[in-house]
Amino acid sequence: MAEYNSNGKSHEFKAPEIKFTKLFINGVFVDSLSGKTFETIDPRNGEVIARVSEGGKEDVDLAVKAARQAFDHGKWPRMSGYGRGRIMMKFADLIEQHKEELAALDSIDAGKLFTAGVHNDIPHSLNILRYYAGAADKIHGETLKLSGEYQGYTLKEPIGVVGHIIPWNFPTTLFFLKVSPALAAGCTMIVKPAEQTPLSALFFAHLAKEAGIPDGVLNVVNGFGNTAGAAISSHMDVDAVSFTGSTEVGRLIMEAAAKSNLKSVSLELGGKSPLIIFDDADVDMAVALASLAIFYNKGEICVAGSRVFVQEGIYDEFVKKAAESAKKWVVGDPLDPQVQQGPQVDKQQFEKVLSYIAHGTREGATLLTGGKPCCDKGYYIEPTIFTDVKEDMLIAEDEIFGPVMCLMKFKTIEEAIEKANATRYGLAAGIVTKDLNVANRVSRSVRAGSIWINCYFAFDPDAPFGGYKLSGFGRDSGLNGLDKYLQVKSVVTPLYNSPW
Ligand code: TXE
Repeated sequence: MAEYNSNGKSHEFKAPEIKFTKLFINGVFVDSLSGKTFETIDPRNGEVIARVSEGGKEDVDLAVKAARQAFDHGKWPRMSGYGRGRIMMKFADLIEQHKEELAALDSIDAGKLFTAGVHNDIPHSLNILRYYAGAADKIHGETLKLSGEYQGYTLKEPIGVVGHIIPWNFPTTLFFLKVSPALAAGCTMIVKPAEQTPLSALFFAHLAKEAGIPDGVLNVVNGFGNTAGAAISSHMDVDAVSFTGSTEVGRLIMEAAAKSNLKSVSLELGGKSPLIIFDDADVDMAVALASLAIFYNKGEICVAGSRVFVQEGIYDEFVKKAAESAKKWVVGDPLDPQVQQGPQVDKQQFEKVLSYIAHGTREGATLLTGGKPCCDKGYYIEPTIFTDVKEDMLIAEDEIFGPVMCLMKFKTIEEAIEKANATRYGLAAGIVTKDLNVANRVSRSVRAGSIWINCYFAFDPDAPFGGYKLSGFGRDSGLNGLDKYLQVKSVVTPLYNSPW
C-alpha cells in the first residue's frame, strides 16, 4: 500500500484485485481447452499473484477461427471508419476511467512504477488509441491516371486476421501500439501477451467488449512463446504477425511465417542505443538525460540509452556527476510514488543483468557505481555505471536490458558517429549539443529509426517508430504504423469503350 498524490489530493493506494485470469476468445472469458494454468509472479517479492489460463495451440486455433469469422462475415471490417473510430474513442474513455487500477496491475506484474503508469504509459496509450480512432475514417487510396486507355484507383483494405505477440516491458503501451492501428484498419486479431505479464491485456479485452467492439474482433490468448506464440506465427489462417521482443525470437517468427503461409511480418527487436554528448552540452542536463535514458523502467526498454559517448572536454565532470546521480536514484516498491526504479521483471532477467555486470568487471571495465542486487527481497538491482568500456566488450555489444550504463569517451564528431554505428542494432539514438550543425550531421549519419536531439524517449503517436539492422523492420506509430495492417488493391477500368 502506498500514498498516491492525484490532483493534489493524497490517498492510500492498494495493490489491485485480480479480476480476469482466463483467455478471452470470441467475446467471452474461457478456460484453456487443456485446463492448464500458469503462475504470474510479483517481482517485488517473488510471490504468486494469480494463476492464469495457459493457452496452447488448440486455443490459438479457436481464437483464430473466431477472428476469421469476424473478419469474413462480421461488421467490424465492413463498418465505416467513422463508426470504428467512435467505438475506439469509447474504448479509450473506459480505459481512462480505470487508469489507476490498470497502472497498478502493471506495477505488480511487471515491476513498473505506478506513477509512470498513471502519468506516462496509460496517457500515451490513450493518445495512441485516440490518434488511430481519428485516422480510421481517413484511410484512402489514390487515383491513378495510368497510361493509354485506362484509369484506375487504389483501395486500402484491412489485411485480415492479425497476430500481435508482445513482450513484458511495456504491457500496456505495446498492446495499444499494435492493437489500435489494426482496429482502425478494420482487422480482427489475436493478442498474445508475454507470459510474465498476462494481466492488463485481459482487463483491456473486457473494456473493449464494454465499448462495443464486436465479439471475435479482439481475442487475448495468454501462454508461452514456444507454444501459443509459435502457434500464431505458424498459423495458416493468420494473415500478418506484428512482434516486439528479442532478435532471436524475431528470427523464429520469420522462419515460421516463411514455412507456413508467408504471412506478412513486422519485427521490433532489441537495441543498444547510443547517447552522444558533446562538449558544449550543459553537463547537469546531460547527466539527467543520460540517467533517465538508462535507468527509467529499470533499463528494460528497447531504446534504452545503454551506450553513452561523452566528448573528452566534459568527460571527467560528467563521470563524477553521473555517479552522484546514480547513487541518489531511488530503488524500491514501484507502488511508492517516491521510488524511481522498481524490480527487474523476473528472476531470469534479474540474473541475466547481474551476469552481464560480472562479465563487464571480468572484461576490464571499471565499475564506477552500483553492480549489486538491492532491497531485502525481489529482483532489484542498483543503478550501475561502467567506465573504461571498450566497443568490443560484451557489455558494449549486447542488449543487457537492465539499469547498466556503459560510458565511453570520444574526441571528434567523426569518431562519435563511427562508434555510435558500431553496433548490430539500430533502434534509436540521442544527441546532446547546442550546435545545430552537429545535431543535423549526426542525426543523418546514425543508422537508427528514432533520433532524439536534446531529449530522450520523446515518443508521440504521430512519430513512426522502428528499427534498422537487427532491430527489425516495419514501423509502429504514426500513419506509417497503419501500413502493415492494410493491403493495397489496384482497380483498373478502360477510359472509354471497353476493348473487350
Ligand atoms: O523475449 P522474447 P524474452 C530482449 C531483451 C531481453 C531478451 C529476452 O534483451 O532480455 O529479449 O527476453 C514470445 N514464437 N527483449 O525472453 O522471448 C514471448 O512469449 C512466438 C527486447 O522475454 O522475445 C513473448 O510474448 N513467440 C524487447 C514475446 O515473444 C514467442 C522486449 C517476447 O519474448 C516465441 C522484450 C516463439 N518461439 C525482450 N518465443 C523489445 N524489443 O522491447 C517467445 N515468444
